[in-house]
Amino acid sequence: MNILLNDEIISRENVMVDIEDRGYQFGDGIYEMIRIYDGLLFEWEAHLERLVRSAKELMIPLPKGMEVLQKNIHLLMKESGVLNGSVYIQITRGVSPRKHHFPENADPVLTAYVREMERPLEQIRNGIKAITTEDIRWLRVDIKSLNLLGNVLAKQKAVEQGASEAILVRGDIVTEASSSNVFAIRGQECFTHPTNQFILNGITRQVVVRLMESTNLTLVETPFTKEALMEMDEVFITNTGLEVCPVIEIDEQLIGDGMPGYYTTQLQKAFETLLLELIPQ
Ligand code: DCS
Repeated sequence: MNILLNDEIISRENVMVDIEDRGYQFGDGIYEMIRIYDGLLFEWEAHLERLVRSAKELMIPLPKGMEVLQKNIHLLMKESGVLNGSVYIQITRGVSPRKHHFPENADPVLTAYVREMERPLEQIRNGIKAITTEDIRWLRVDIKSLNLLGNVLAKQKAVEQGASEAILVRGDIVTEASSSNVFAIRGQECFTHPTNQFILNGITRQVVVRLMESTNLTLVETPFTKEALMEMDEVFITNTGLEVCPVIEIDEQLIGDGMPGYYTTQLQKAFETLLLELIPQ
């Protein structure tokens, strides 16, 4: 596998992660994961914008190679031969003797690589089971930072209980899920948590919000409770890998009739259409 290190592409064996890289010691860094469909980067500008925003919020200077990032990612994709997959991009604050405050002379370190990935069609078609669990994360999860322990512990709990996603509840409010945004439909209203410091503003969420305009659904960006969630007709999650994925069971209770719902399916079709439009036939 080849890795982009700042503005150079080198083989994985030759990349050295310094033991005092702040990403490694403090989780002091940010990342993005971008989908590749048929050799094309999906929503590149939106991901880049979010990456730059995350850097700004954490006062991480943009690294060397940032201005040629898109070009280098394309080179990386070409060399990998991957047509369908994902790109992972990470920026850390850099290397410096371990002290909590920002180092004075560290250069940020950018790494990126490409991986092959299939669309998870089984989950997309049939839906997934989720659990609910307390949202124990910090209060700036709008920043896509490397600090993911709250997410990791929640996802692990879900997997241990035979589910594939953990829906996070702060107080009694549903925020998002361990690696996805949550939408819930009742009648013709589609509820989702507003974008603030309590959720990550998902790129797939943004796409789905746009696609919703072609349905009879009304978007309601307002906090809702776990109790309300359990009474919804349909629930679905969105992220870069799962796209629009129905949630058919939460805490061992069926949502609706336990099948992917009408509006969720409509949004999935709209998403498919969007992909077909993007990919030249
Ligand atoms: N919320 C959280 C906590 C996430 O980790 C993610 C995606 C999302 C929402 C959805 O964001 P996107 O629509 O932009 O993907 N997290 C990425 C990750 O860590 N792996 O895959 C996606």
